[in-house]
Amino acid sequence: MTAPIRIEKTPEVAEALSLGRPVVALESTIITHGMPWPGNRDMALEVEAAIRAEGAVPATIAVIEGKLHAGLDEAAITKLARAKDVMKLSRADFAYALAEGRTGATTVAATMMAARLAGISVFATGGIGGVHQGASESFDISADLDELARTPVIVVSAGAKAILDIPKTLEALETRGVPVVAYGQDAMPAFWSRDSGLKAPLRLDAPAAIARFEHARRALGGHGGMLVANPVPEADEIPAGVMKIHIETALSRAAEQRIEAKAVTPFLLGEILELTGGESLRTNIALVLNNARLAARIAAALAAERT
Ligand code: PSU
Ligand code: MN
Repeated sequence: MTAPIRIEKTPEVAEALSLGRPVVALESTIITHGMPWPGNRDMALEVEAAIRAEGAVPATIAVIEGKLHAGLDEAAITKLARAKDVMKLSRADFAYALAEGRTGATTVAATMMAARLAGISVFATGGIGGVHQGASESFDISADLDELARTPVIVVSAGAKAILDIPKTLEALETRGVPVVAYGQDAMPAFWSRDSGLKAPLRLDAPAAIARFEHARRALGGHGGMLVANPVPEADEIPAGVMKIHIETALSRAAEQRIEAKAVTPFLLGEILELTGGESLRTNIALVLNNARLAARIAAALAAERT
């Protein structure tokens, strides 16, 4: 018999989980592959602080030298943020990093897997992976979508980035039975922008309402994840029209340079950072913070109903 995986938890994460207090999982690919040093480290620490300020406990997920961690201290986050050659782990290669003693950052898919194993039901990120533009040729559809279908974790995001094909991403989520809930508005947000021009399938306006919905899903049984799409604060948004031009440039550079597979999302994010002169990074950090706060409130609402 294979023993279940051992998860290295920080004392605050272990304590919160054992007492049923609110915990929010955080991914690490956004740190290693989503933002440059040192802004990535600052973002990761600020996000943890924002979760603690809401009375919840942050649990950043990563594989470090073959060990799965739920919760990283400041030194570990700093080390990961400046490390090179960190694997980008999704469902397909999560176990490979464990077996080979490698260090890897978890994507949305792998973070959901780890959160479920650790008993954490809420996870905050920036944007999920989805159906890429040109997917009918490239077949590039993120494993995040299948993970949302199968793993019962609430993922709080700012929607999907406009580097993706958002209408097809929504179709794929609907096919997989994943509820997509816009928070506080009818429109589906588009990461850097509050409005993708599409209506979100569902809308809820309060953390307690999301907790009620989650309980109803659990009661029905056989549920997977839920995607909460939380619009970036107005003061931090970059209008969709401005982003459109940069996205087109980034996509054509990716095609010219034949960027493929796992490299696509990090490449596009890097190009957009350069094209916006760093403004996209400021917006990215603001929306992750906004998502972390909402995730902490949802985790608190779920914890309150349990007792
Ligand atoms: N969106 C972001 N920043 C990121 C990612 C998405 O704003 O860093 C990362 C997430 O970890 C997501 C992954 O799970 O990219 C999706 O990669 P792919 O498209 O290769 O599945
Ligand atoms: Mn992909």
